[in-house]
Amino acid sequence: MTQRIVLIGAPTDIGAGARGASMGPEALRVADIKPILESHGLSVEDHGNLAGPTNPWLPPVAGYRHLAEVIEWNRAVHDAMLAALQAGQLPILLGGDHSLAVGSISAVARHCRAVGKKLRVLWLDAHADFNTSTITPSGNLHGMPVACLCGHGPAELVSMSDQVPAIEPWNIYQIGIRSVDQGEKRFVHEMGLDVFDMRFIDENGMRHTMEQALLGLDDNTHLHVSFDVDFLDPEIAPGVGTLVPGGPTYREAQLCMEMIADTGRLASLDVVELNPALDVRNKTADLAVDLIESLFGKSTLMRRS
Ligand code: 4U7
Ligand code: MN
Ligand code: MN
Ligand code: MN
Repeated sequence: MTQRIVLIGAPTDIGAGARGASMGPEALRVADIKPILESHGLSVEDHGNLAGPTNPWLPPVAGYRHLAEVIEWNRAVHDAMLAALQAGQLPILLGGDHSLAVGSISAVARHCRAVGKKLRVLWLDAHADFNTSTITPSGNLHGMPVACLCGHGPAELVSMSDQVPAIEPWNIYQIGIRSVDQGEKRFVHEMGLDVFDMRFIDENGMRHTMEQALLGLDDNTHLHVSFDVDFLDPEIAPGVGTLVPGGPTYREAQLCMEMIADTGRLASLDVVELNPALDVRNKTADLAVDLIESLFGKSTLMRRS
């Protein structure tokens, strides 16, 4: 069965600490995401961009910046992702900042429960995104989506799926983590999140890391990848708002994507936090598309199984 991919743009930086991720969807299109995926025999439909409130660029209120606008964008993302999943399509969310993963993964979790599938989320990121209003150093909601999905956050975001919490901590595996705030660290530990941080990857290699993260997938598992572009080392991916040194190299990132592709279970994807205003001749967008190609099965040679 050929996968029918749909591209859903969410041009906003409403949850971020820097302006510019709102241009992410267009930069990915300019990097030829659609024709490149089609060149691998995939069917790709571009559904264009969702609409939502503009960024008022105001300070946080009670620990949240732009909460009302973040909720509105996430509702739009949730509904679009759910519609695609219900139509049997494979949605790719083109962000936008990472706060949008609340809407996206709430829809994925809702769909999985409706069709009786298990859910596994791979969170590729430099950050754990597990802050709450009381521990956040910034008030930026792109630092809080995982906590919201696990039931900790503002009511409207926490209850976006059919059930609270939308996902359980054991549904999510974080990979590439290397920047976690003080209070966030304690909370990640308390909630028992599975984190393959950069130290783990250094010591065990990307191959062993991915073997662990992909362990136990079966043909009844829906695999969702939430790809924050700041997962990648800033040397190869400068076009993001929050650069953290010491991320995966080009080959480590490729291997990560290739091993996900090999499972054949990828069923939905977020590509977020790409910031064209900070990029150099669209190179981070080109790299993101190159990695997405690998995620959908491009590899150098035919593999012997
Ligand atoms: B991203 C941060 F303080 N932790 O909460 C925060 F370091 O989606 C950064 O992973 C969050 O890019 C980064 O503001 C969110 C900060
Ligand atoms: Mn993130
Ligand atoms: Mn990040
Ligand atoms: Mn970021």
